[in-house]
Formats: sequence, C-alpha cells, structure tokens
Amino acid sequence: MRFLFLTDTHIRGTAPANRLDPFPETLKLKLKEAVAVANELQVEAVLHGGDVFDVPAPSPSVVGEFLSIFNALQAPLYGIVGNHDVFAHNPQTLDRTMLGLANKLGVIRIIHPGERIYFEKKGQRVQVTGQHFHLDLDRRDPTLDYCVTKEQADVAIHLVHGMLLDRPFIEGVAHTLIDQIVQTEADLTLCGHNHLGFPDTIKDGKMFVNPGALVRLSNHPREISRTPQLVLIEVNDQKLSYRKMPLRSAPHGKDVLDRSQGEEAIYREQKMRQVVDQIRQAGQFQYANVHELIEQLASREGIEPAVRQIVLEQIAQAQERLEEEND
Ligand SMILES: [Mn+2]
Repeated sequence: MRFLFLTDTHIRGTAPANRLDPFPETLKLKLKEAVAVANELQVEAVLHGGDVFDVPAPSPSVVGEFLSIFNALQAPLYGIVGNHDVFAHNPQTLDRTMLGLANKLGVIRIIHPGERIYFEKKGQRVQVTGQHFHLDLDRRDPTLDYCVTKEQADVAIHLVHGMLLDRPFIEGVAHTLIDQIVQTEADLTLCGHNHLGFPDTIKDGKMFVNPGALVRLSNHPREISRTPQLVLIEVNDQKLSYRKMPLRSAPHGKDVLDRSQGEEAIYREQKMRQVVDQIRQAGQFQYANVHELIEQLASREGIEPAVRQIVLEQIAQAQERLEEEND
C-alpha cells in the first residue's frame, strides 16, 4: 500500500515579491508532477499537510485552474486545514473559504480532528488522522493535538499543520518539540506549516517527518538551497517505510529566488517585502499581527477564552468583508 504526502502548496495567482519566475506556472508543473507520480505508483491516497491555498478566498479562476489539476488524480486527496486556508487563521471559518468549497465538492476531503480514515488492502489496515491549525496549537498541551491512539489498525499516520521541531526554537515563537509527543501511537507523524522542514527523526520507533513546503515563498538562504519534495509512504507486511522524492520540475532556488541585495541586507529587506506583498494580498499580514496582539493582550490581562474567541471571530468576519469589497 502506498500513500503520497505533500504540504504547503500555497496556491495563488501571482508571484511573491522575491520570485523571478512566473510562480503560478511553476507551481502548476509541480502539482502535475505530484499527480503523475501518484497515478503511476497507484497510491491509495494523496495526503496534504495544509496551506493548500495562500489566502482563504483566491479568485475563482485561480481556484478552478489549480483544482482541475487535482481532478486528474486517480486516488482520493485528503487534507487538513492550514492557517493560510482560513480567515484570520481561524479554522471555524472553513465553510466560507475556497478550501471549504473544495471539501464540499469532494475535490479535497478534509480530515477533521478525532476522525479516523481507514484504508484496507491485502489484509493490511492503515489509519489516517489529522489535526488542523488552530489558535491554541503549540500553545496548549501538545499531546491534545499531536498524539493519537491507533485503533484496530496495523499502521497509523497522523497529519498536523503545526510548528513541530526537532530542537528548541526562538523563545516567544510557539512551537512543539518531538520529545514532548513521543507517546503518540502514530507510526508516522507528518507535519506541514514550517516551510523549511526539520531533519527526519525517529524516536521509540516512531517517525516524525516534515519534508518542507512544496513552494519557496521567501529568499531565506535555506529556501534557496533546498529542493521541494514529496514523501512516498509504503506499507508492507504491516510495517511502514518512506522515502523523499525531490521534485524534478522544481527549478534551482538560485534561479527563481532574488538575492541580488547581498546576504547581510536580505533579512531586513525580506521582512519589508513580505509586508508589502501580503498587504497586497488582502491584508493577511495585518490580520496575523492583530491576532498576535490579541493573544498577547488576552494572556497579559487574563481575558476569558470565550471573550477572546468572540473577538477573533469578529476579526475573521471583518477580513472576509474586506476581501469581498476588494473583489
Ligand atoms: Mn505554509
């Protein structure tokens, strides 16, 4: 039995500020390659780690062009919700987004927390679960989001759109360490969200993998040097194994990412470009900042979770109205 995993495709109709190539066309080639690999290897399912779209409601022409690529898949496409897929990073807004639409139409089948999807072949049973991004992820007890139990299956795979890392990261950035979740019964935990990925890790016989995003949106030096890749998962004799498959259609980072300003200026300039680029895209960055601000205010002032929830929901609705006006 085979499965193919990919994550963070960030489908969009324009090129990010740092890209030198026609980004949407490059992305189409990559997705077509992934579909061809899945069809050729006759996988049971393709699994997506979230951030299917770069913004919650891209234009219908962009959605149509890209989703029709997935339509060529012979196997079903399952996915989880990333922070970019929904308004104000709030998964409760899914039904108002293009990912929600794709889910309703059956192009992508969203796996919800607590739901178990089973695949059976030749006496082998594989369980797949998923945890979407949400506002408390990597902030609350990580076992609630990252740990699953294996129920009546030989092999369990768990998908999470969260900041899982193999080593401690910058203080103040919410993240979860693999060491905190080794009690999971998933044989393989597949992560998206952190675009650079982390080194493959095996702890207590369990595998933790983030292959990195399928796209390179920033000109971070590590984005320039890495090749976007797929993960091919095989289940044989009730045992799981996997291998990474670098995309043949992915151009070299140095050919598509603009680093003309010199290494030392990259970081400051990159931040500025990101702000401009994202404001252009329906104010995603502004709202991410508002979200952070509310989180900080709420924890400092001891504001009740229910009140915080109402505020976040209203921001999501405001962002949605703004996008409608822009359209
Ligand atoms: Mn992403």
